[in-house]
Amino acid sequence: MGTIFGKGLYTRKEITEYTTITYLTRNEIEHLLVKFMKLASSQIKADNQYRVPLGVLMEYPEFGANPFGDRLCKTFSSTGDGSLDFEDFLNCVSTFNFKAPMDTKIEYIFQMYDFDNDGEIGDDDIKETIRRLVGERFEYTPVEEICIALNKQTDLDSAGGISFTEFKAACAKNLDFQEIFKINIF
Ligand SMILES: [Ca+2]
Ligand SMILES: [Ca+2]
Repeated sequence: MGTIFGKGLYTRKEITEYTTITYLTRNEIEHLLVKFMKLASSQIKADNQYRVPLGVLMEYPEFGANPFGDRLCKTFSSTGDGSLDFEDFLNCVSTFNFKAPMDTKIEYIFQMYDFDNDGEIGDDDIKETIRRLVGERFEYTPVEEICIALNKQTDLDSAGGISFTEFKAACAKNLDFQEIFKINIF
């Protein structure tokens, strides 16, 4: 009973629950379920907690064409391997929804750019970010200079890396920063 909502995969009650734990409306959730069902093909019909593997997610332009698509998946993957179930997927889209608080966005964005997961954005993380943004032009970009400039602005304790507190402070006072780290998905 009650499975007319959520394409028969989720009950009306479950969809209502998702509206309370995300920044998404019922309509948006239903729309996203249709999208997710395309990613999960027929498997999700047998198991509504089916996890779409990272490799499959990256075949879709929303992730594959994003220079940080794989990081996005890994950051929101509740198992940490880059695979997403529908709840992970909703959490990902919800976080970048205009209604989500900036603090929440910044928290996830920080994790995305901390490629080596050591809790700090260091020179190697900045280099990787620039490499992904400029691609083949990487060699011609004065990477070292960009690292030094970025660190000078954001490394408040002069200890080298950019901590989450420093990253947050930089985002708060610099609107361009927010523009750079803006991510549009779905
Ligand atoms: Ca790091
Ligand atoms: Ca620091």
